[in-house]
Amino acid sequence: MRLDRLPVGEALVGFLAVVLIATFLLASRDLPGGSTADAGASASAGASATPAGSTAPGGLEITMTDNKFDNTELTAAAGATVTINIKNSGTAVHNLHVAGANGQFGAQYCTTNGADPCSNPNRLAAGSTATLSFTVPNTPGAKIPYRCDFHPADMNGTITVK
Ligand SMILES: [Cu+2]
Repeated sequence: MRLDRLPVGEALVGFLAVVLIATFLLASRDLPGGSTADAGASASAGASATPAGSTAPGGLEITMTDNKFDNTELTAAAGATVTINIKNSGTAVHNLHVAGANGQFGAQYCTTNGADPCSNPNRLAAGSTATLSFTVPNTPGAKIPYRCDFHPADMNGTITVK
């Protein structure tokens, strides 16, 4: 019987050694991964003004001219809080008004702390900048209209929720 001659004790020690090494390797892999995730989370939480992760792919920047948005198709992640950076490069007054979660504009002219997301300030004089921060509805696939309240027929677009 060859089984009787197997060094069971040594095999057991060897097996435990392999388990210990594997555990150590897995643990050492988890440690840097965990700290990286923490750094990423705190970085994105701290940098709410410029969320690089959501700004870059969605291109949440709008430049206005008379009477045109340079960007009429934005995308944003469901449930995310996003900031659109806006610049009025035209000579007329413009604004940015995003429809509410129901897809409707609740007022003809939005106000900064009104029901609908609105540029802050809600009137951009020539050459000025504004931001619009809002929480994207948690409805992937939805298309949320936006417009300039002063020129809604010429200046409008949609935010696609993904
Ligand atoms: Cu306008």
